Amino acid sequence: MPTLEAIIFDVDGTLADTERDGHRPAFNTAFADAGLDWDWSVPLYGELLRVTGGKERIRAYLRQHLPDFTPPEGNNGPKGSDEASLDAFIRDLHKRKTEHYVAMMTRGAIPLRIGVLRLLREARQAGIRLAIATTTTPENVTALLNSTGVPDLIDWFEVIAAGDVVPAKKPAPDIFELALEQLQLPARACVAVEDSDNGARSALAAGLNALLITTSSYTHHQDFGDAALVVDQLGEPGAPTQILSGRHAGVLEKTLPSPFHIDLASLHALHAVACR
Ligand code: XBP
Ligand code: MG
Repeated sequence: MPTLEAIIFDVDGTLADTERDGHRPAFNTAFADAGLDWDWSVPLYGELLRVTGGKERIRAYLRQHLPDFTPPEGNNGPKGSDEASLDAFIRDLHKRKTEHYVAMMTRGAIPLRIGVLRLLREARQAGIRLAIATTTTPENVTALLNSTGVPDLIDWFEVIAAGDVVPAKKPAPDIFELALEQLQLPARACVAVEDSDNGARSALAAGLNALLITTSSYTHHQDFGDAALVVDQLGEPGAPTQILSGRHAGVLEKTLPSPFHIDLASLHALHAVACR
């Protein structure tokens, strides 16, 4: 049986519940800066999350909601191609959105989710390697981790695979495959932690069968396919984890103590049952 050597974490929704009150308002402020009257409400943003990646999400929004949109005159896209001018417009808008998001995180707008720091500490102490596989922009990951006040938290992660470094974003497997390649580990030596169906499809397609889902505010109703275990949160002593579903939920429910929270022992149990 392979041993557990690394944990690969998603960021948005998994390390912190950033979409509704972090990314969404950052997009809206960037729209206002650009003189656009677009307003991504909480329910609309839930629908737009079907498409991962901020630039890709803006493009999908235009296609679905404003198919006749053309970038305002004077926008700095190369002349002579509508497609190139739209690309440049989206890139600029998204750059502004990233600036707003980083500023919000730097102010400490969104905390890490319950149990995240505890589990990272436990893993580090036990010599389990840590990695990130995320669709978001690298600056956003840095800002979130730096906002926690835990010195050098970012350096706890040996690998940070983020954003546009791969050809296809989640649900494609590329970003998890890149993290595995950089860790120089096979998928069966790792546990992946995700919060969304797109993330689950990505991790599973990369061969990460030991997949734990911690559902988040936008994802609790989603279908996580063959994820090994689906829970509401990592939890803490005194804030127990609820098992919701999962391919190995039945076995794990019998194995794990009750009440329980996700600690290293539960990740070893999950890994053993999913990778046997
Ligand atoms: C996160 C995303 C990202 C963020 C926005 O998905 O899809 O696009 O919503 O970040 P996951 P950017 O948690 O599956 O990685 O605007 O920087 O893309
Ligand atoms: Mg996520």
